[in-house]
Amino acid sequence: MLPHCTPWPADVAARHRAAGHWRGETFGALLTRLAAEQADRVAVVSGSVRRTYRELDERASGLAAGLAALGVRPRDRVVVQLPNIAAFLETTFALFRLGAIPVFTLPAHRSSEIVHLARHSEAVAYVVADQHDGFDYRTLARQVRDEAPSVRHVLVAGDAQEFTALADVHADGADFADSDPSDVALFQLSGGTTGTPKMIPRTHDDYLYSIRASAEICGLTPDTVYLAALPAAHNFPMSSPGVFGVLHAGGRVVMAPRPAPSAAFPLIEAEGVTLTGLVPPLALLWMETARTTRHDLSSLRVLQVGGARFADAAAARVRDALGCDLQQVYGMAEGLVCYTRAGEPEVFHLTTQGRPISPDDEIRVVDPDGSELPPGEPGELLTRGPYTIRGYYRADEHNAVAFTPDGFYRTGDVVRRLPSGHLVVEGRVKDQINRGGEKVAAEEVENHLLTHPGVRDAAVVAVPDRFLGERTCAVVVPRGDPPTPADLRAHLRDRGLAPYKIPDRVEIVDEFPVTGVGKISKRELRRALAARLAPTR
Ligand code: OOB
Repeated sequence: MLPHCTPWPADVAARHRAAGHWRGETFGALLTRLAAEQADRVAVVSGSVRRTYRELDERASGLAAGLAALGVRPRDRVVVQLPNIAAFLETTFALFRLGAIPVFTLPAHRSSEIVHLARHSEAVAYVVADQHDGFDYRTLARQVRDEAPSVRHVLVAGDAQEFTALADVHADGADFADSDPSDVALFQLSGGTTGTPKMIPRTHDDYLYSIRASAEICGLTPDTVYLAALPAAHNFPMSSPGVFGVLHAGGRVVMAPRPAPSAAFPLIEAEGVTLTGLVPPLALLWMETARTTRHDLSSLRVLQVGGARFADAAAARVRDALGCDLQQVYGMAEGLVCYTRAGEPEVFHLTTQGRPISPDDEIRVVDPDGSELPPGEPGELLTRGPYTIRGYYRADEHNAVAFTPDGFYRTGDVVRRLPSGHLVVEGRVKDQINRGGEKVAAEEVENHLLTHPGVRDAAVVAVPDRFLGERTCAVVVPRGDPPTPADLRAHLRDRGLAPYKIPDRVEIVDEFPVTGVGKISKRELRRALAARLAPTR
């Protein structure tokens, strides 16, 4: 396995192989197989671009050869920051074919995240689109090139300006050795609880298992038409079952440039989309907009909702509003994914977040001391299994707290387990804000706030929000004249923090409530704020 990653113990790995979970297939080989089996079927649609499986395979090979000619080698890391366009899949599969390792970042990330990830992974290349959603990624690329010296190539989908156009990176027929299926295929990003985003190494074996099993649980076939509405780089639309699951089943991926109904609804009608996945606030928006839309959404069979808790009351309205079934998905980029399943009594779909993919997913629900709780009692979820990582990349210190000595991942989620095995997510013990599915690590934002000269101390907490579920509130103890919220926001933007991490509210206080041992009591802070702030909408 790539250095600085934590492999599964050999006996455990042998068990996952013997059980048939890990099949020794790689992503590169998968595309070769699909191109043979499904050659002329359309794999991906993006705007006016339509590519068959054969075309996707050919373009990935050509690009892989071009990348090799630029000096990109197997196991090199490549930061990929692409919106939902065909080039996302072409680049990803080119890297797989070459054996280079994509580090998937979200279109919303900015220099703070990208420079850190490029440095931390010692990435040799950075792949972006020229522009997306009003943002020019070439500007960001200049900063990344200057601040992350390992990055030798910036590749741009579209107008490359001084960089290299992705379209020019093709070369003819190199033959690539297949990667080791037990090695790292890609990096996902952790929602995080720490000062810097953590990198999640996923192997071909483990990720393909989760994808194959997800495709099966979700009943995907070559007739499945999946709308990638959320950014495809995120673990949910990528693999649960997401774009990879749909390709695995020989279906069709339709790339939506944005998840808003104005972009998504016309695509559902035009392409006959059968399945898509959304975070709760978008599901609410779609349900609202569907009431008056002139678009025909009747092809949609299943709406998956995940990434944050979907309120039971909203879940109950999905069928009427959108004319399709609801499937709840509770997962994490670190591994474990749970689904409600077709054929289960409706109450599970409406009130639970599903049950794990694998019979070999181990679940423990524990109290703050780590002792297992009686069935049905809420506690922190710990998990271990055939597609849950054993450690973050180059993060020994954090790994020592994020995993138990016997390899369980501490999810930081508070869940209740029903006798049926379904989990109900009840809350969280981790220091993170779940802003409608977008995860904000409090410590990361606090560290940035503390660099402002007018900030003596800062705490970032969630405040309830009717639409997003939670919004971020930065509570600041000033040094001298209190900075204005606008000052602080501008400061965080200047430091290159992703827009979704910029606090929605700023509150100035004289001091923080403290716990018995003198630490900031975030629980007390949240309570005081909730009492003080009326819901924002
Ligand atoms: C997904 O992945 P991440 O890595 O962005 O975030 C994971 C965290 C979970 O630990 C939990 O706190 C929260 O997001 N979460 C949910 C949830 N789904 C995720 N909380 C309540 N209800 C749900 N349904 O968000 C993700 C990855 C794969 C599939 C689906 C979601």
